[in-house]
Amino acid sequence: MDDIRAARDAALAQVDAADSLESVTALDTHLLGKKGRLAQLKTRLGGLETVDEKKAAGRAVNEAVQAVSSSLENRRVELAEIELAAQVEAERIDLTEHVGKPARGRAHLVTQAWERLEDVFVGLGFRIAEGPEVETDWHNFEALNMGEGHPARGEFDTLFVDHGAAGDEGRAVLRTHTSPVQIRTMLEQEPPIYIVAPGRVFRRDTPDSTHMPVFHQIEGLVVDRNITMAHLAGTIEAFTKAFFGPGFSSRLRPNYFPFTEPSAEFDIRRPDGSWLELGGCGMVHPNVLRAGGIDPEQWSGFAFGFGIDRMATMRHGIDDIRDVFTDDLRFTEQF
Ligand code: FA5
Repeated sequence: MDDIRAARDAALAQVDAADSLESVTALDTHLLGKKGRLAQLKTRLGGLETVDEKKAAGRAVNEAVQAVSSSLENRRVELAEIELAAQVEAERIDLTEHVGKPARGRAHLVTQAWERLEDVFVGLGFRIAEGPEVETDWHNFEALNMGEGHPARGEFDTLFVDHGAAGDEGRAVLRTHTSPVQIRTMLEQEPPIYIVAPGRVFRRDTPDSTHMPVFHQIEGLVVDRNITMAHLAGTIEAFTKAFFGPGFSSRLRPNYFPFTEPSAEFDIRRPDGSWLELGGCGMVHPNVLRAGGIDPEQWSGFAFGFGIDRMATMRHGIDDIRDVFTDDLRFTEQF
């Protein structure tokens, strides 16, 4: 009985010490196989003297075999769990570096300016209007008091669109400014009109530090009763303070545009006293009101238009407008 107990305890100790599934399998054969100590002890049962002794010893050996067997099974389950955990850990894909601090994109400088302009003008009571980028010659020129052969047409280096239809040659253009949206709005809606129209415009300009062939403008149009130049100047001043800040102010200088009379150029005065040329404006020409289906005897209005990209470059002290469109991250990340 002592031998059986000793064999059992030794076997259980070995099972406890097993540290891999392979060693458990090896121990299984070694401890419970025919050459194992317990099997050897079984063969000695026949040498015992009494039946009771044989029975007792036989039961003890069987119990020992049972104990070792279930201990092996428990250890196998334990080790399988440990090994699985180790494998999972070893094969784990670490995603933390991807979720840690994702690089966030942001709106392009021109988009930022565009959206802020919309916010400021909506705050002043304007509505946003839109027009197509491919425009008819009539909307882009003719209705804006620039009939065929008008010398001012030469100032817009126009890109023409060929629709392929006979008689269409030169009838469609890529809009050279956002002013045709004035005409579309007047034809669509009765006065009073208070709109701004930001958008993309096109000119056959060679890119240089202040020109792009594709750029952005924002147009403003007001048509109401008894609108005067004072309303125009006041609106430009209110916009200047709201958009640039209270330290900024504005001025108008005489200029010429075929679609406004009188016409002016407007400049913004920075807090340091320097001036920034922004765009054109004036009182809507009676011919333009008529083209828009509005009676100039009843209504009057003002309009303005300026370059969004040009304004953004001047505002941020960017000395080459082409940089704005290179998509170089080192540049765009600054805004
Ligand atoms: C016009 O386009 C007029 N439609 C503006 C206007 C509207 C006047 C309503 C009166 C009433 P102009 O051609 O000057 O005007 O262009 C206006 C602004 O667009 C310029 O002051 C400048 O800021 C910008 N601009 C003109 N050409 C380019 C260009 N190639 N690249 C970038 N910005 C330009």
